[in-house]
Amino acid sequence: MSLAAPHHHGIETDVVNANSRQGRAREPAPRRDVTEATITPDESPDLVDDRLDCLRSRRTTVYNVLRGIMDTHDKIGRRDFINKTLSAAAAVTAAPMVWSAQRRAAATRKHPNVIFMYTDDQRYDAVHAMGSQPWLRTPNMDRLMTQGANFRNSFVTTSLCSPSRSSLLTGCYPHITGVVDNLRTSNMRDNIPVVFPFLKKAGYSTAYIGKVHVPNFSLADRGLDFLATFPGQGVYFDNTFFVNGRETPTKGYITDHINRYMLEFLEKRDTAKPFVMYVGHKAVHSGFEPDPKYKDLFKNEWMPLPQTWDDTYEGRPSYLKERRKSWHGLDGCLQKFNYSDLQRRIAACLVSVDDGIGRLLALLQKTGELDDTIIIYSSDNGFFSGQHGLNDKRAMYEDSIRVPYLVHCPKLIKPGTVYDQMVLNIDLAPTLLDFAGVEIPKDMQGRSWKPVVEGKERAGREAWLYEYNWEKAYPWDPTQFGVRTRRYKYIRYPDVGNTDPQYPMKGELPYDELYDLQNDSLEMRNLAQDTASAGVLREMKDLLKKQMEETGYPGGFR
Ligand SMILES: [Ca+2]
Repeated sequence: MSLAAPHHHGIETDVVNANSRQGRAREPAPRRDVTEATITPDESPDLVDDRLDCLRSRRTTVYNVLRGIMDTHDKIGRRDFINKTLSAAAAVTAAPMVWSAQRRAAATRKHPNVIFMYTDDQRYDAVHAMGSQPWLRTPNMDRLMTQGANFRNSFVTTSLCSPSRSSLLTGCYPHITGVVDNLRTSNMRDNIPVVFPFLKKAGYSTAYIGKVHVPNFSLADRGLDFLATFPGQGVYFDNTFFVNGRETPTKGYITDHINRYMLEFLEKRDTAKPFVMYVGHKAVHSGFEPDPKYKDLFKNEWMPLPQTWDDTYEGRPSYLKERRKSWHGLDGCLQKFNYSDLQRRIAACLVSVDDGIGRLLALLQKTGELDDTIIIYSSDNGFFSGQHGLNDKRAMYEDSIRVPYLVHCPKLIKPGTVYDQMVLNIDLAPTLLDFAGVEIPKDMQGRSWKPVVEGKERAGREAWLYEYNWEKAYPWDPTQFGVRTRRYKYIRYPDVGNTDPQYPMKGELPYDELYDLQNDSLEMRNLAQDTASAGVLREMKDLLKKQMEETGYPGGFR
């Protein structure tokens, strides 16, 4: 049997339709045992931070938010305040002239502006216009999609925050960047090509705003003209930013501040140059704390349970049953609060992100730059929201590895375009360099999708490597690597010789999973033991070995 999918478009449509069918069933979901409407803390220092953040936020009211904004203004100082007021007044008076100058500059500019905005842990289908979660209110994400393009086969090569983020900055696989997990012992290697210095050298004005979350890694002195960030996870309320290295406490909701810094950069930048701006949101990471003003927005919504909620894992690796009982599974975590309540929190967090996109689009429209600014919207990894009885990400199943990927640029892309080519998180950095006219360094492992949107590349990549490394803080998912083609997915759980008592699937390793995504888009039938699929299994195993060799995976196939 050939590995090439004769009609690969159909596979992806199946995934979307399966979820859409669920989405249309709007009757109340069966209620689970609800003992408390809270999330229990995790052992991870990051999540304990989030927990503290949650407790603090419950006491936060709209009054506090307003008070916080006033306090911030107080701190600016009187002279600063007068200067800012005067320059704001001057800007208003001079605005039409400045904007027309920007329009002229944009029209004559050779290379486009680029904004890459990404959330944390947003599911690939968590955009209203995708249709599977009709309760979502994301009019501006919808606008990016319906007036731009939807790369509906977009994936991460590791479904975990820090490794994926290291790839988004460098175009390299985690086993090359060195950021193989979220732990503070996981360090970015020194010689890895971070994208910003290349863009700065090419004449771009460069900015990074918001969450980075790559352990022991700083973006200072990495070719950025403007950097407003914070260490680690940050907190949803009263977050302390570091603005160009200067400690800057804020009051109120983090997403609002990220949105504010984003607009500030655009207003103050050198308009003679094109710009590139990364915007990393803390939302919608666990804690799932919305702005109080949106807290009750979805209180009357009841969300249907996912189709694979009661997966029994027949013919599947044994770690899944254990994971289901853990903090990253429904029986260990989600049953502690109402399923719909979790979805309401996620939906409300997304509203604040969407507000920022709305303001961004309005500003670019006003300056005349909307048509030739490429806006890319994505997430650092996917998310199980009850699918397969799981919570969180990490595993190589579709819910975990797929991310949203919307691209808006009227000059380049027709409204409502849908791309089926598989794109990866490692493709971002080379794509940005390609648009900037910079030669892509050989050590960047992703490939530019510029030829895709220019209509020069129809097929896209045939296959790609996935990797996940066991993390002691969350011991339920074993180390795994795999390969995904348009039609098939092969997952390998190797024997890595880990003797830790908490390492899963002891005595069973190595273990294989094989899925035919064309006929089983929900990944419920493992074909690895199916004699009729032996040929495909062999081909996929060879493909994985080849991918590991080509990408320099240490130790290779096991
Ligand atoms: Ca994440």
